[in-house]
Amino acid sequence: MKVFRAESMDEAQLKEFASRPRVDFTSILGTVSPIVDEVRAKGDAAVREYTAKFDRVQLEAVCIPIEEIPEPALDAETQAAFDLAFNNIKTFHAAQAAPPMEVETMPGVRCSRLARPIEAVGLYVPGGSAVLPSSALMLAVPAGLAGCSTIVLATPPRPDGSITPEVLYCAKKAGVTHILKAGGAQAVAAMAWGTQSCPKVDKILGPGNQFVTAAKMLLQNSEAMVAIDMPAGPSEVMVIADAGADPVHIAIDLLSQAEHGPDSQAVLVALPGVDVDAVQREVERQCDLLPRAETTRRALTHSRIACVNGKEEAAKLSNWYAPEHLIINCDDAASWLPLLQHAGSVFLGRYTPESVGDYASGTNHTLPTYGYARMYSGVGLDSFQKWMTVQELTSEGLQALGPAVAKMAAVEGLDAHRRAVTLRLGLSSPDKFD
Ligand code: HSO
Ligand code: ZN
Repeated sequence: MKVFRAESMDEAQLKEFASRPRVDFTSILGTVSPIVDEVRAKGDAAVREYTAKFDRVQLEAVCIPIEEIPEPALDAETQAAFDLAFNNIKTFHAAQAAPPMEVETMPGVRCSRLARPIEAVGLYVPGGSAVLPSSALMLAVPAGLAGCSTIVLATPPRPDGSITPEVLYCAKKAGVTHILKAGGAQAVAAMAWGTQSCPKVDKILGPGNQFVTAAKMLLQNSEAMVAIDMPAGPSEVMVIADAGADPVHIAIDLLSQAEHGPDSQAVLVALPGVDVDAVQREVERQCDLLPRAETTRRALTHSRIACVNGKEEAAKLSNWYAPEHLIINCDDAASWLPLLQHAGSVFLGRYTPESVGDYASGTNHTLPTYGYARMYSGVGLDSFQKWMTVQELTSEGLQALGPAVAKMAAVEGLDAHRRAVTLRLGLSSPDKFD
């Protein structure tokens, strides 16, 4: 891991420090675009073709109503773990429901805002190098709570054409309505356009590889009329550690990010007193113990360490980098919060590894990466809703507000707007333009 010293970092080094592995979307879009077009034109037949080609699975049914798939059998311990996670995620997301809001902006003028579910949503749950049933929970639980009436969960089928039992268990428990047995760009396109068996959705959410991300980006700007959750890049963690942090723990938190994929990024910000050499040795030692050591080692090639002199310098670097996950492995960790501006999810203290948020504390693990934590939030209940505003005026309200509205309409030269007010107030004649 490359080591930077904060006090001697110039603009160029700051940029290098905060740089992410580059993703070249132009070439990926070239691959994805014909797939998206084929699925639009041929529907299920195209999804079947691509699933045979990329996943080597011959599908019969492409998208299936979930009640037609039998309940999967999980062992008791696995089921209990997923049930616990389900409950915590549900509790945290249910608490996000905003109470109805209504204000009287002036006497007789009432304005309110009502949340409404997005009717049909598509949830992408990655398969491939790691199947992530936890992502099924993170997406399906808030979708169910929000009241979305159609919830399609797309995930690549296993070699025998079946769905990973844990994914299916979470999907059923959370209220998913359809399972789309497909992955990649073809799955995203099927949900965006709709096919013979797959309902067309209004919004697509969830993490995925570069092809999935490219398809989401392409489709949100197409005639498909579909929204997406957020732009996505490789996953990342920043750990801020002080002298009291155990190098063994610092190292495994960095490694748990790095094992996600070769383009993951793990960054350590070391406060004075951290034995950086000991952390590096631990990273090496523990990496070799991991079954995914090879992937993890590749991710470590673009991971880095910054040595800083104090809290302000550390927070500045963190805000500059805007990490998806930020672990504060420090004394008095909560005292950092006022200094932190840009992070997807924050993990405070000695006992809070990223893993707890990845699975079961209750927060969502679908988070903005690649520096997008500057302007995007992670997935929450509101990702599955939109707001409808309402206003109602009494006669007195219109008398008080109307003249200002009529004046503004006159300034804009929009006389029908003006007269919609003045006719009601008896200030204009219905029979002539005045
Ligand atoms: N760290 C990933 C989520 C995940 N980790 C799923 C394990 N399973 C992105 O936030
Ligand atoms: Zn993770």
